[in-house]
Amino acid sequence: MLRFVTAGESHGQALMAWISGLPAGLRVDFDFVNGELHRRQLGYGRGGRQKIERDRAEAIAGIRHGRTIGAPIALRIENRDWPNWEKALPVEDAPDFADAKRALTAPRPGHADLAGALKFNLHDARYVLERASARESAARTAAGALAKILLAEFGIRVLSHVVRVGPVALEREARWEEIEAVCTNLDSPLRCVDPGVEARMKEAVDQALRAGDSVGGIFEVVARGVPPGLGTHAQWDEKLDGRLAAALMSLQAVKAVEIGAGVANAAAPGSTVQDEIGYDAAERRFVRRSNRAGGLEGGMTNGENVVVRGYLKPISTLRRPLETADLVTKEPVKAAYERSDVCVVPAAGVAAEAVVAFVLAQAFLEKFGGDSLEETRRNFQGYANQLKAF
Ligand code: EPS
Repeated sequence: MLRFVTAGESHGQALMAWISGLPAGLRVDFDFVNGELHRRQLGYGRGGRQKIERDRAEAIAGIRHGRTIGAPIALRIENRDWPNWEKALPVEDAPDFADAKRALTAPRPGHADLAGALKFNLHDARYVLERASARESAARTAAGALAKILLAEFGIRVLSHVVRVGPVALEREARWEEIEAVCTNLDSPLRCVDPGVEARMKEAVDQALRAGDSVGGIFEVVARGVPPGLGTHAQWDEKLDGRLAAALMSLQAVKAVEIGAGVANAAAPGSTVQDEIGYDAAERRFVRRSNRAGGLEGGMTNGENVVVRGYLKPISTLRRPLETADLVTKEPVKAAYERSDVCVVPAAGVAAEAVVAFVLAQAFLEKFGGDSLEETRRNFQGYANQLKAF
């Protein structure tokens, strides 16, 4: 069973990811893993933190001589900001540390601050925000990179691009080649496939920055090469659309998830929504002329690209803060402000690629999983043969 958990606070020593259930014999390219971590750090509208961090994953367990060995994998990503926080967040308490605490008692509307303070009975939201921070998505990106490496062995790739920043939207479908190009171009400010639209997206970020505000948006994740039949219609909690939605929704600031053209489809007649079926005799596979279903029907992949979107609310830390109530005095105050990002849509898209890749890898191993890569490959090949002979 493939699974992962993460640990680590935004300004603690490090982030950690434990990944269990990958087959043995998978070659792990750390340049690729670190490239994914780097991609997540990019994007126009990021705050000062990304100038401090150079995220790199170090394997502590489960990878030997460059390959997985079937044992749990532990990855560690150092926080280079930690020396600036050692006194504020020491592991062991000491009396002289009390003054160094960077307590946060003015909870930010929209952040985890208040709900977490109440839940954990803390009159300082620091410990809550440290873990709620989107910095945690770096650990998910590292775990997802391993899932991507597994999927790539079977011709499956997962990429993303930005389709909206605030009021500015890409009003057309993007081709796979365009998404690939914009993902490769690390100088692309917002990972939008249309430079004209991207320039206007940049303006939206600038405007928010000037106003002391923040902007949200929409990213789209596309998985290509996914075979039909991952997931199942047979049981509610095994449906792949639901599992993908949960993974995306669990990302910081994501407040809505869309599969394919799900939102527009709700307003359109059925005859213009469903994707008509054809058969490609040369390829010996069923094909669609459109993909409004986003590659998922009945909770299963149907062989088309899997297309999912995440809708991000704007970051809740505002330089021009909103009203709040102090956790200690209960008096009305302005919400806390500390160094923050103004727009994180491209970064969230990279983290979303990771969680989508992980869920697809889970479903893939449920169907084809062996204890070694060779065994998994045999199982996959048997199914591929079955599909050709169908
Ligand atoms: C975040 C606040 C900022 C972001 C951070 C998420 O961190 P800091 O307070 O250190 O400036 O930069 O995101 C990351 C550090 C990251 O790597 O994505 C928050 O409060 O959620």
